[in-house]
Amino acid sequence: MEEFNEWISYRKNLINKELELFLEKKNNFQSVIYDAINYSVFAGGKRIRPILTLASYELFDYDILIPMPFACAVEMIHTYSLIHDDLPAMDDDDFRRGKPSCHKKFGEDIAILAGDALLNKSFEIIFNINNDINISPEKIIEAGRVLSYASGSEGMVGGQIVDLHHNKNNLEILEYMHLHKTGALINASCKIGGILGGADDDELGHLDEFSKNLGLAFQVKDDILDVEGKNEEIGKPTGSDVENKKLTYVTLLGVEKAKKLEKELTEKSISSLDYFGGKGDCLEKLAHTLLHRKN
Ligand code: GRG
Repeated sequence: MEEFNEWISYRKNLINKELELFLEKKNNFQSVIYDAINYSVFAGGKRIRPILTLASYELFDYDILIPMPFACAVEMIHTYSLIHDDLPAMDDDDFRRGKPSCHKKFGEDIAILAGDALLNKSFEIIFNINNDINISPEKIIEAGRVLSYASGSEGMVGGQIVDLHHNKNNLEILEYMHLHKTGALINASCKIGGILGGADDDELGHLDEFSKNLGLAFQVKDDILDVEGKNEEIGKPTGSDVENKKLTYVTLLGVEKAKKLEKELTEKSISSLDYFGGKGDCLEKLAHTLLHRKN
């Protein structure tokens, strides 16, 4: 386990260093946008999605600097979604990652623009991938297509709309919402790693299955943490789902059934890795780490 924690830390540190380079502050008239972006990106996220991109790539090749720009792009889109999700017009959350949310610190106008800027930056760094990195333009385009689709109206944004504007009163719509809102980006994180690594259709199919179930398990865990987690570990007040009468896996099924579901989904996701033999070990350990996470 200690060894795997080091495996994670190594990748997390590399991702953070690359993010710092991509998001370097500029001393110009709009410098506040860099302050806001850096504030939110470096507020202590777990970097699950970019680590999934690297780990999925590592099923096929060892050089994790190759998928790194995409891994950072995924984290930028994730952070943008959290900044916008916290806005008063959406979830209206005052805290994120243990600190005042972006709009609380910088105001709503700057928070909206920081999210917009992160989304644009993510695609800028993909278009800037140059000859130093040995990936074919076809793979870059395909991975970029997957990322933009997953972030948009048929993916994360679509899921957010269902969250805001539908009465989610049964498992079917709850699952639809989460497969899109949280699941689409987790799914894309893995598929992008596979595409850049040269996965064939069967391999991509197994990564797709793995990450869809993992994304749902991740969300069920998030709902469980809202009732069982500790404020100081989660970085924002717990119990908000019940307080806001939000429909979650826990409010719909109860804690025990939600835990059972999370375990089943994790096991299902791991079974898709059998196809990769021993090469799937790190993804399997990541899935277990997510199952037992405390934040
Ligand atoms: C605003 C377009 C738009 C979309 C928002 C993903 C999302 C869509 C909102 C987040 C709402 C939320 C808190 C969902 C629960 C699951 C989740 C995505 C948790 C946050 O992800 P972590 O745990 O966060 O990976 P860190 O801070 O570790 O990066």
